[in-house]
Amino acid sequence: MTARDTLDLTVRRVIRAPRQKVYDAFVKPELLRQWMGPRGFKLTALEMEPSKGGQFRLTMQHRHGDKSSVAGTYKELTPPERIVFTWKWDGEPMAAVPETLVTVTFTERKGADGIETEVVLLHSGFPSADVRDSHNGGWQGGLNKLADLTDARGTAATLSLIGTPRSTYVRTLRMAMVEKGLEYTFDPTRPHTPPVDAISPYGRVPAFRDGETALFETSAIVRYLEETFEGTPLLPPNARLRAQMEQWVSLINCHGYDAMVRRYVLQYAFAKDGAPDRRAIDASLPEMKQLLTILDKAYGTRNVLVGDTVTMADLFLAPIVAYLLMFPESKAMLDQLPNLTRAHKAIAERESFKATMPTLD
Ligand SMILES: N[C@@H](CCC(=O)N[C@@H](CS)C(=O)NCC(=O)O)C(=O)O
Repeated sequence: MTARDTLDLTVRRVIRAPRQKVYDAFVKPELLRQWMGPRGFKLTALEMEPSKGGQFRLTMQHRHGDKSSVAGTYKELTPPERIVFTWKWDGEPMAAVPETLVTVTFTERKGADGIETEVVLLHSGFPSADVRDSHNGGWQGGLNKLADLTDARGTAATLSLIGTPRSTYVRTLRMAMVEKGLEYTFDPTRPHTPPVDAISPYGRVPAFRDGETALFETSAIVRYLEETFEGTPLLPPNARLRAQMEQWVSLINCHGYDAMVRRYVLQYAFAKDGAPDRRAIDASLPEMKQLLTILDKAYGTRNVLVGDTVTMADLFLAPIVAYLLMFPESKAMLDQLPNLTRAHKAIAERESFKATMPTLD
């Protein structure tokens, strides 16, 4: 196979950091160790001799066990401008991929927010489009981690959450970020606006980005955070509890939000001339009571819906209950439901709840 028969992958990233700092992250083992590999992977072994003709060998391991090793030879190191190295996978199934070549160039410039570096990573020599494309996610994830490491904003350089703070779903996701200790950039934008529509096909919030990875649907995003970041787990540790958690999330998504928020809270929030639509409110009450009673029973003597720590299910419910406490019929129902009231008081004490309180003027 000649170079003309092979395919290339180019990945670009602008990082708000000086070029030397970004370059160093490629050649200093204590720095490379912190970012090389997709999100969720760590380097469990690294040997490197970053000089022309020197070699490297590294092993990446996912938190759930998957492992891959790669080795290569440095062809060029021109600090802080350019690095060229070969790339050869070891172990099944990637060992079948022939040796490829990685060329990284670093260009510094003055951006609107200070000095920034454009990293252009050209990975060349792939035998097929499938193999090339399978490397894209890996490098994108790696460059996200590189940006987190070298940009003074940390993960807020790559993680951004778009959505109005009053949305219960947006608050759920913001609570998840706080629970996991993740810094992020918050863009308090309403549904059906260009930044949201660019990610969410229904224009709904929250919309989310991790670098080039764009996601919508709150539970999918929380799952992504769980798979890719350390920090407090928000999914229970075993299949039975995870399924139970999913059951509550699904119930809230499919029935709870509609009955409790769309057909009730929003009637008060968007009341025309200060007079809520009584028929709509009255029609939502039986279903709301049924749902709240089910949830009260599910909490029982615990303050969490599943297992013994806060999970995504509690984070889906808390912002809804916070609104229900503000309106008369739902407040009266909650006054009759001691378990749900007690569990809500407990979650309302958490930093994640306090730090995400929307302003309602
Ligand atoms: N299933 C979606 C629901 C998101 C959603 O409905 N968000 C509301 C705000 S709480 C929204 O964007 N509403 C605007 C609309 O429905 O047009 C998720 O889990 O993220």
